[in-house]
Amino acid sequence: MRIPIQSVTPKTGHAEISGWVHEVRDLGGLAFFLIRDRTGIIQVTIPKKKVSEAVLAAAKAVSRESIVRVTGTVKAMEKAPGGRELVPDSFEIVSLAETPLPLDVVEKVPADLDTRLDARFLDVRRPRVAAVFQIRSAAMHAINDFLHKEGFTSITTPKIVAAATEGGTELFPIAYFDKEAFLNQSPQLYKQMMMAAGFEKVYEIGPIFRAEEHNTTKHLNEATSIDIEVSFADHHEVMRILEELIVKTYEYVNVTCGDQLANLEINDFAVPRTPFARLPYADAIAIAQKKIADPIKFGDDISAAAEHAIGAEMGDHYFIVDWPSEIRPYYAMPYENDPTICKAFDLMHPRMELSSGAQRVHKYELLVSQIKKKGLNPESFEFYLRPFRFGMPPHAGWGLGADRLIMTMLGLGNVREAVLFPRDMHRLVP
Ligand code: AMO
Repeated sequence: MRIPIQSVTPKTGHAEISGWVHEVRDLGGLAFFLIRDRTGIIQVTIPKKKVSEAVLAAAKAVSRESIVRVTGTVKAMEKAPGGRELVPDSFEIVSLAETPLPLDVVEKVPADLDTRLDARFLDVRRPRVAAVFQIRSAAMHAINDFLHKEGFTSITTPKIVAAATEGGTELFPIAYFDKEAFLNQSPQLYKQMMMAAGFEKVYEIGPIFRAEEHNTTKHLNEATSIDIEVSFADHHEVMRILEELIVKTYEYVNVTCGDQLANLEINDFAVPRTPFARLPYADAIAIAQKKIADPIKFGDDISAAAEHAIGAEMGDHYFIVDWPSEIRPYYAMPYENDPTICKAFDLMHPRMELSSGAQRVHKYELLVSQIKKKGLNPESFEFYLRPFRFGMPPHAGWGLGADRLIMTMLGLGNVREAVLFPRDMHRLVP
């Protein structure tokens, strides 16, 4: 029976392994194969004069990254990976890899990101790349676990929808029988409707689609969003939940992903410190005004350059709070004493925005008037507005970009590195 390579020790005796041919070295009388599975690497040593013709023929025919099944005797060998080697009595090619390989798995030949993404199945065979997705999996586990412990119910909302959520410009229209439909930009309207349904605490982890034409290192056309919505809560309460979720996720990765962090050569993994600073938008603008050449004023969106300047000053994660109502969506609750600013926030990593959220408008009349103020037609939002007429509790929530969370956590240069098969303006395949 096949045993994982990591479990093969000098004491194993006779063993069967299966895996990929990682490297081949032929020294004349001796041939060395490094065989890799997801648990590790083992050296298969072939003394050519001492093995069968069948073993020799297969060893000669096999190419790198082929799958082989090897049985043999395990011996201690100090210089080999894991301090042991396997001397085969059978060596079978299970699946032969074509040559040349589109990508060098052992990374002797560097490849650019496009080449890597074109051959993602090979790219992910590299332990350093696999580590990103193992850490992503652990992080998502920690997030699910945290939210369940906080009493949240996990929900799934439609991704084929009739209306824009975050404004109409970034919509992907789709053919839906004889109707106009779109890919969902955010579960925003649905998670809010679930507050009227009495669920009180919901979350969803799912895809969001944005037809943005930015070809940047932090924008995707299909991203994964972690969304929550909480009844009888204000913006302060959901910021607390977000802060705690970030810290718990970092802690879990720190404790459970030591090998993967080592593979990524991350030796200084730091759990963010809480509480995160709450920086009023007006103060954020003042910092940017001092530090960047481009003019920026109250009421402007925070540009990438401004984001970097403010991030450098703040040093760790921080919130930007008290945004101008004008530049936030209609569903953000304005302050009662000054409606020009609202109870919205962004969670920032020093490099970029990770999350947006707000206390929401739960009063029907105010919501309708805010929708109109944004130049939108309340009639196209009737399915969303209706629940607000039948007992809608006050509520607040946020959406956190999972891809950016992993990108910033691991210091990746491009958000595409945190996504298995990213979608951008130029990439629809694989
Ligand atoms: P927002 O549009 O700011 O807010 O999105 C929330 C978070 O999702 C991530 N994100 C993206 N990541 C990669 N590529 C993209 N194109 C992209 N677009 C968004 C970001 C961002 O901070 N409905 C609100 C949330 C709420 O108020 O609950 C919303 O969607 O990390």
